[in-house]
Amino acid sequence: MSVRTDILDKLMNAVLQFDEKAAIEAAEEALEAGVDPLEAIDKGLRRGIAVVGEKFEQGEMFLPHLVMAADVMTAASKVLEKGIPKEKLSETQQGIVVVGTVKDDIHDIGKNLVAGLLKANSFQVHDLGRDVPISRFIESAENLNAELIAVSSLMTVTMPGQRQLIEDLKELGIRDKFKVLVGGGPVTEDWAREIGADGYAANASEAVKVAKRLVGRG
Ligand code: B12
Repeated sequence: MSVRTDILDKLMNAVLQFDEKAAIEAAEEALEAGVDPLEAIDKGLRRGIAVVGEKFEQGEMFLPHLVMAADVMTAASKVLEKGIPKEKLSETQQGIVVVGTVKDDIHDIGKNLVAGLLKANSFQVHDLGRDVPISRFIESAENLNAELIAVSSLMTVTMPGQRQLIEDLKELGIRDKFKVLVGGGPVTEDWAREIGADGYAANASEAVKVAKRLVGRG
């Protein structure tokens, strides 16, 4: 087994075993071994938390397990994020982005990764947090003169909030002022098209690419 796959497995297993210490150690090992931090998050930690999610769905794990797995993922992600190279701000200033997780949805690990990576790529990020009312997305985007609104949703029951945002923008006659980027576990390209979003991305690095394209600097 290669060093890389060994480390990715260690990250996955640390999440599955709710072992924060092991996850941080594996994250540090990943950085030392030169493993791409985003790959370590996606193919290591996220793979682990996906299994926890499946076991939860099948009734083999319960809410406290989700909480513990989320804590481990967050702690190890923080270590790995330090290894993400930052673009030089002055050279490539990107647009202003308002980011948040839709109302009634408290999942924010993925949203935080997207926000962090946009920041690392010189976007001016205003993170509204999680469980964000539609009106706050709109007010903030208007007040900050944002170019992009990036909305995360991790549950099928909260996905309609993304549609609502777009409908409200239309109703207010300001749909054309902002680009809307959607993402999160159950969100798909088809859903994005159906609700009339401007972009969709399946992970944080794709989100940066799409965001750059949407603000015309890709
Ligand atoms: C961790 C977790 C929790 C934690 C969240 C902690 C936190 N601070 O976020 C806690 C324990 C709080 C939690 C609670 C609940 N959870 Co939960 N949770 C999860 C779990 C296991 C992992 C989610 C996660 O963080 N993944 C890792 C990140 C990195 O991945 P990601 O979020 O998908 O993000 C990536 C991409 O999607 C994308 N992305 C994300 N956001 C955005 C935004 C934009 C704009 C773009 C472009 C891209 C993008 O980039 C990210 C990085 O690559 C999932 C299972 C799963 N497979 O998703 C269930 C899951 C989402 N939860 C679920 C449920 C049901 C709940 C609860 C209702 C449980 C309960 N009975 O109380 C509550 C929700 C309460 C609420 N009102 O929100 C269900 C949802 C089912 C559904 N399809 O609707 C899931 C799918 C589990 C399951 N299989 O049943 N949960």
